[in-house]
Amino acid sequence: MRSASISRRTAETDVSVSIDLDGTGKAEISTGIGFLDHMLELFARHGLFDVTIKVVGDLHVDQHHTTEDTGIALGQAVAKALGDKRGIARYADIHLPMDETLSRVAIDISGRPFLVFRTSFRVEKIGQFDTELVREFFQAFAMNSGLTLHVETLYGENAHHIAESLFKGVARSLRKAVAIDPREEGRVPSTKGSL
Ligand SMILES: [Mn+2]
Repeated sequence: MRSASISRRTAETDVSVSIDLDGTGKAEISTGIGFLDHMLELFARHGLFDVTIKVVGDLHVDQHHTTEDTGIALGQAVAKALGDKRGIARYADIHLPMDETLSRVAIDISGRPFLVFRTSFRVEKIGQFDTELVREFFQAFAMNSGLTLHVETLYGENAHHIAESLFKGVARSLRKAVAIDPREEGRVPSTKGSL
């Protein structure tokens, strides 16, 4: 069973996350931030992950802690669900178009967390959501999942499309990277023998 649950409570947020990497895309998401819920539902659906996320955060301050801590807990859950990473494809990439926007995502499930984020937004808000938090989310997610994660928007205009192309791109490439490759015969896909 490649699934895991994480509970993480601080003075700022109370986060519960469960993920099943071999799911069907079912999502039960409640972060208190509508746009973030929309992005995480897409993540589950396009990753074919079953994801439950419940967050009670200090939204009276702003959305930063809630967004970042959701990324931390989701990253920790992915790392825990992957376990020793036996048999996985490990690398994956995708070009993800959404109308006028094209984003590229490349992933290495390396155990060496790194984020390259080459995307900018022309507006500060998508609905109530602060666009600068897209980067904060992926930074927290990459650091805590142990992914080397490169995301880049090659071109695009609309901030909603740009954000959505990144979340869908990460989901679609993560789905391919965590997939079991039968030719690996259960081995860890590294000459070092561990990831
Ligand atoms: Mn949308």
